[in-house]
Amino acid sequence: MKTQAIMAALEAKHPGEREYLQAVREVLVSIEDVYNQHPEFEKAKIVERLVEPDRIITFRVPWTDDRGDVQVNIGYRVQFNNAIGPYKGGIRFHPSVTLSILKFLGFEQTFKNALTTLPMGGAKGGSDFAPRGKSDAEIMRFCQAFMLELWHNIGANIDVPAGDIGVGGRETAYMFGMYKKLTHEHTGTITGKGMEFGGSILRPEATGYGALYFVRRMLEANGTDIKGKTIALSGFGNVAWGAASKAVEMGAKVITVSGPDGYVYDPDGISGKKIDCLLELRSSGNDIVAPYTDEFPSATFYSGKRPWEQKADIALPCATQNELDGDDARRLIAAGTLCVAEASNMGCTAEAADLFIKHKILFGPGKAVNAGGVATSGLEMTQNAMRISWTAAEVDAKLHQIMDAIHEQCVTYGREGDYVNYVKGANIAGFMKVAKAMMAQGVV
Ligand code: 2IT
Repeated sequence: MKTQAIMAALEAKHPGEREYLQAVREVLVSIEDVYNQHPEFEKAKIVERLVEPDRIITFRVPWTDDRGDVQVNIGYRVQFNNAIGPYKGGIRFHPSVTLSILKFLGFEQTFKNALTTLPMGGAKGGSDFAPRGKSDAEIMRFCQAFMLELWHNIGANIDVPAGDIGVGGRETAYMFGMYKKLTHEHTGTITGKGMEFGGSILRPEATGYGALYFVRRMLEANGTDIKGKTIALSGFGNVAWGAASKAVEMGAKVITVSGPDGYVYDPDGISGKKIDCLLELRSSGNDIVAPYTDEFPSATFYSGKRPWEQKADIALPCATQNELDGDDARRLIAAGTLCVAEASNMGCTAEAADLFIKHKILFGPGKAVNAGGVATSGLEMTQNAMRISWTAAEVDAKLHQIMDAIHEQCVTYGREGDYVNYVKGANIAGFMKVAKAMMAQGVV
């Protein structure tokens, strides 16, 4: 494989798709050596086929706001690869959504889902719709309008969407309601459903919990324990909430959270009712974290700043892509940070990730660290298909098993002397599974 030549061709074909090209480059660089040991992959053009989505569905989403004005957004579903199972991946509602972002997410999802050990292909969808400040009725009308176009492209054995940024339990339920009305069937076509209508217990917590199970394994493999460690965490959404709750339960101290407005530093630690306060701030719909300091004066708010300027043992990006850059990485390395784990997808820029690896900092990439979310979606699909529901203990035991298995795969493929390159490990392990399935199925 000639990575540079493939990248040059992709850049010419998809100019300006920055995030997509970034995600592809990272994987190709990681797998190059292994790929070249398999001439049959090259002959079957596995990489050339794998970097292009199977298909992209784009549609217009017209809806009416509370004033009676008509609004128009764009909707997408990128069905990336279904070699190992039905397309599976979340839906993101955020004004920053572009095709490049959804293609990067769908590409990552393909490898992430392969790592979970469950039979799920990769997909992602979303819209440039901005949920901030919208009424509940507007959210409902938008979700219904979105599903009115999407429904005939998805299905329990075809493509199973879920939530992502801007899409939580409420939005998922509205989309499911419209899907059910249009198809006259009640199947597990969407995951992250409410517990009363087929949702899996622990799905809301799963991404954050899984991330902490993974971080604990990384530390243990390095001869240290998570107990007593300080954690700088970004975001204050679903993932940050799950991660903070589990971190506190494990005896770590969470000292920051952040929003689009800046970050909060709380030297006393963010736990208990402070975590509940984040949930209340979230449900206010304002999407700002600053009011935390009104409730808890021990904390300081830093406007327009990111939490990576605080000294912490562990850094956990839990917000969005490229939220930690090279300068942040240099600061964290200088401050003696032990471990950085992406609970968000591609939370670190390529420069930051390379710096962590070069300095032998434990660095967990998103497709391994945050895979507990989609893995629990996979467990929801299983429960729906079997028409049963497992207890919290059963789901948690399976989540533990899956995160351990992902860690194991990273170590197997990523060991470099006394250091584990988790980026390389996750990319090779995910790639090998998908590539073997594609080889077996012929040129399709
Ligand atoms: O990025 C992700 O893995 C998700 N947003 C969850 C996807 C899913 O299908 O549960």
